[in-house]
Amino acid sequence: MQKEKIEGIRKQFFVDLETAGNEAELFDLEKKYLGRKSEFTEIMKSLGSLSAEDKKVVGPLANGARKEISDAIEVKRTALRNKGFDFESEKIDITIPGNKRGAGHLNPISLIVNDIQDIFTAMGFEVSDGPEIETEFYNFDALNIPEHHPARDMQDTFWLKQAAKNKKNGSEERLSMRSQTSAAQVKYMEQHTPPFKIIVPGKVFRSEATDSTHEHTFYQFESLVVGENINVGNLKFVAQEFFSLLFKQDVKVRLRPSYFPFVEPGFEFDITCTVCHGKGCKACRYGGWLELGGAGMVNQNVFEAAGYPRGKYTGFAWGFGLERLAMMKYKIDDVRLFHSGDLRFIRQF
Ligand code: FA5
Repeated sequence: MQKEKIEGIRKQFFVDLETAGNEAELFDLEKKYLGRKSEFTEIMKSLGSLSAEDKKVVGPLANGARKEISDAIEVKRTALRNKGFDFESEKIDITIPGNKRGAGHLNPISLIVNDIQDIFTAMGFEVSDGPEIETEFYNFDALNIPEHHPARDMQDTFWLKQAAKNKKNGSEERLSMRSQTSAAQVKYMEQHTPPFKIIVPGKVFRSEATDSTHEHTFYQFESLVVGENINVGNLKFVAQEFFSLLFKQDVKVRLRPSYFPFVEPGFEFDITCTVCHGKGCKACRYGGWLELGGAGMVNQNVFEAAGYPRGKYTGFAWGFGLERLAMMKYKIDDVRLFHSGDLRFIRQF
């Protein structure tokens, strides 16, 4: 009796299965045939009341049919799912190389600042900075450049309309875009006691006509080393070490006498041409040397402006043009390219 019933359910199930056209209908079918209130569940429950002999026949039969129904539902479910899926158009070829995401490029000035900072911090220098808008005091007065002295015009300064109050005597003070990173010297010294060694990379501004070697906005990097026994030999050694590491070749340094009010003695600073190694070529105009910037021993008047006792310390300082360094390192022939915003230029680095 139970045997026929099971067979009847099984047959009916396969008829119903044919008509299930989507997953929701299949779910209903599953509930109807295998759910808690299904005839099957009833049969399973009634197994206990059967004789041992009937149990042996009906039990496996019911379990077999139940498994058959459950498997058929799973097969149909997979078939229904796949029916709505276009394998051809959804096929992914995982061997195709991925789309390359364009990464930004660092301006060669940033690259060279990073190199410089690495080299100097490895030599125990601190990296410092200062504001780009600076008072007349730090950019000129404190650097031993007297009022009305022509040296104030040496660097054609962008003066601002606004003024600031001098923090020492309260008088009105002119403000300018700093024309040299040397402006950071006295500011740092006011807050630090020697010995110290710093570099100050930063942007400076000059009201200049531009050409292939002159910009109105460019970068300098200042170095200031102060202690009780610093001499020109130290200046030359540190500079030579630095340039040899930066250009990855043996670089020689030459100091020529020059004048900057904030150093005494003052020098014009040259290095052997990194292209021809001093033999003479187009890059160095066949002289074998490249002019990089100014340098010298800190003038005692500058120490005095910073509040240091006169004669107690000695120190050296230099200020080099960063664009000029980058031009040599990366063989760039026009300084105006750095800030041109031309992506064709930037993408090469
Ligand atoms: C100075 O600015 C001094 N402050 C340097 C100094 C520091 C001397 C410490 C002594 C002690 P100068 O004006 O020469 O010096 O500028 C230094 C370097 O900046 C130049 O050699 C050059 O490499 C770079 N430079 C100057 N003007 C321009 C410009 N218009 N465009 C690009 N680079 C420039």
